[in-house]
Amino acid sequence: MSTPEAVSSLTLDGEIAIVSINHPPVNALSTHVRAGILMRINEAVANDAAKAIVFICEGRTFLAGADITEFGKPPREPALRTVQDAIENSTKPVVAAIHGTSLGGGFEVALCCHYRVAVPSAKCGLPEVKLGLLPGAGGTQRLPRIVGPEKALEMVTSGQHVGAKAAHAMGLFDEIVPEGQLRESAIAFARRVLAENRPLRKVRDLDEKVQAARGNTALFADFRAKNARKFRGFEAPEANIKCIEAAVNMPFDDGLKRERELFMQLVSGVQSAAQRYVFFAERQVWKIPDVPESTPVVDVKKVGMVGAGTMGGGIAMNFANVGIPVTLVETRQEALDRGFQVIRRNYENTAKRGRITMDDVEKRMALLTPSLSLDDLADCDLVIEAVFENMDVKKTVFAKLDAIVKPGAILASNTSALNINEIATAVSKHDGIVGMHFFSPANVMRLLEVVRGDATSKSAIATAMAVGKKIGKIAALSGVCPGFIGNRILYARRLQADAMMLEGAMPWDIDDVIYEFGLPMGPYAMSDLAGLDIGWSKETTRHATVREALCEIDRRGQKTGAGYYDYDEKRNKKPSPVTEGIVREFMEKAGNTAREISKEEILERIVFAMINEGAKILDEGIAIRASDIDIVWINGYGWPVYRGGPMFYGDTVGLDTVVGKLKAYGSKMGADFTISPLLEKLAAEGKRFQDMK
Ligand code: 3H9
Repeated sequence: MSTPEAVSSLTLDGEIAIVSINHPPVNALSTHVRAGILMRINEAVANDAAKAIVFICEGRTFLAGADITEFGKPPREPALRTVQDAIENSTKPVVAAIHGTSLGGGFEVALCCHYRVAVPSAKCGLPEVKLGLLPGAGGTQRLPRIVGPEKALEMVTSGQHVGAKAAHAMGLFDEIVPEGQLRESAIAFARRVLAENRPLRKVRDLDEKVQAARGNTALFADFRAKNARKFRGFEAPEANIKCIEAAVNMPFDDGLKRERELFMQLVSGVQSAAQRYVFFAERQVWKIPDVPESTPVVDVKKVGMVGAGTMGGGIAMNFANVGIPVTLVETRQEALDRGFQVIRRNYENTAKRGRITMDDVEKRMALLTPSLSLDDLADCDLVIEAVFENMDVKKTVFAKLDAIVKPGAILASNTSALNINEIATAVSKHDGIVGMHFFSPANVMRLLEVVRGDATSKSAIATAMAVGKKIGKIAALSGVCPGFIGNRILYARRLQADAMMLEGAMPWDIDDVIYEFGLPMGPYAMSDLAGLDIGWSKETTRHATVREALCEIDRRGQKTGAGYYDYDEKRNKKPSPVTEGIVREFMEKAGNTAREISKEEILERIVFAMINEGAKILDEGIAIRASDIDIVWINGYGWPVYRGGPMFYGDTVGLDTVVGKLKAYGSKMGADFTISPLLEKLAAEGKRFQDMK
């Protein structure tokens, strides 16, 4: 058990007192850390031998912020502000010595020090907005006093970390000191402050930059307008903007009060609870109970990619981005050339946007080798198949690979729905087969579903997860079932949407509800984007569904200028009378009379059906934990992070309400619809998914 004494220390180097904090893993400002800092600063101030104070942290980072696990619990003394006041009002200069990441409350402590020095690899930032919060320890009032309101607005609403060089240029760091020499450099800096008799500089007293913007309402109106799309649905960005406005227009102490007020509103709200839950869920998702961290992994130095189409090319880019060479195999030269052209164009577009240099483009292209022969994959450590979604085609590819790849290589399928266990029957070493389901566009989307077959070895799973981390994805483990976690829930959503379409809701009515809920688009706009003809063919079409009927008249989605919606040349969509006619035709065929379906019903039937499917997935052991399902839907399908994912949303609505509503909708949910026994059990016990251990 940590104590203020154990997490802090005070030593003297001549006339310089060194207050040090050591509270792994990230020196979060938990109650003992706050008490430790307060105690040591007071001791240093009281010590006549000390003339200046260096404030430094041990381990991998400076203070990484408030302890997020303490939010939502009764506050404990001392308050962070008491600690900050002790530093800012110290009669001896305090120099913050920064390495790693100085974030949130941690950076707000640094802003109360009179001077800040940092090593070149250090970063600072106020990422509270990502937790649905705002910097609640004076950050919104001090930051604009150093960097000006424009930059402050960017920093607090994006939550981005700022590198040492940029922080120095903005005046956030006073000096950059050599890497690895932070302690001695900070002591030397403190000595200089004493020798030059520099003042006890307090950021709160700086007024020039905020005064310059006082009364400038356009500055804030423009910023809001420019970012309206990005901030849609989120409460925290607006609260952050209001705080910067307060910094500009109010005296410092009044600004602090405003900040406190708005912080308290956010921290007790559902959005921040959701975003804090997601913060921990994103870290939890990597942990697989029976695959410990010590599990041996294959060192993936070379990757083979079977298929250079949209998916294969996108997947290959992920590896080239981190310096891993990839051999891409296609059956025809033409397809190979086209695949490489698309990859080059994607990279060049990224370079045009200034995110990489043209030199990077060439370096990445040089890591990609085209081939027309699977034999060229003999020396790969990992081979990923991304060919046509057809079991026989996939089995043929894997049978060939089985005879080619070196012993111990991992074979992965990018299938989005097919049974990994059946694919594994095509190879002799079943345990090396794993699913790696990327989401389109694979070079952009963050989600990777790692699919565990019955025979998949722990090492293959650990390797797929490690590879996912290396290429910057967030990987969630799924068991085998049709559609795995993500698409299985997508299917449950679609069943309800299609049913309501035949009861009287037009595709755009349904899409509007889903968009207003916070997703980037509804199911029908999504179909139009992906193409309605996935899995459809002219030869076998039977005019059996609205989708088939649309494909039959060449309304196959955005690419043909029409699908569920009509599109103009700029791909702006509008409701289509043709689609409406077809929907009415099918409604009649089903013997239904159109009825008015409320927005509430649309939302509940869709979202509660998703929660129900998620509960089944959990009950069957397909997902390890409810929060993994949420990670899948946030990162793969655009579920709004401020609603925490479908399972978290179910918890906030109350699982008893979800079950009650599903029962009330009864037969409307569909003949095959059943309520998950797990969902019913939790609801009956008054529990949440989060209470499951
Ligand atoms: C704030 O400061 C509010 C104030 O303005 C107002 C106060 C009044 N608390 O990410 P990692 C855990 S809000 C508790 O894997 P990395 C994390 O869960 C806060 N725990 O390491 C993980 O645990 P486990 C503003 C925390 O090296 C372990 O530490 N600050 C906290 O990849 C390692 O984390 C932020 O938002 C925390 N604050 O990245 C910064 N931070 O091992 C949040 C981490 O059990 N933190 N943990 O899974 C980060 O962004 C990253 O953790 C950091 C290190 C960049 C620091």
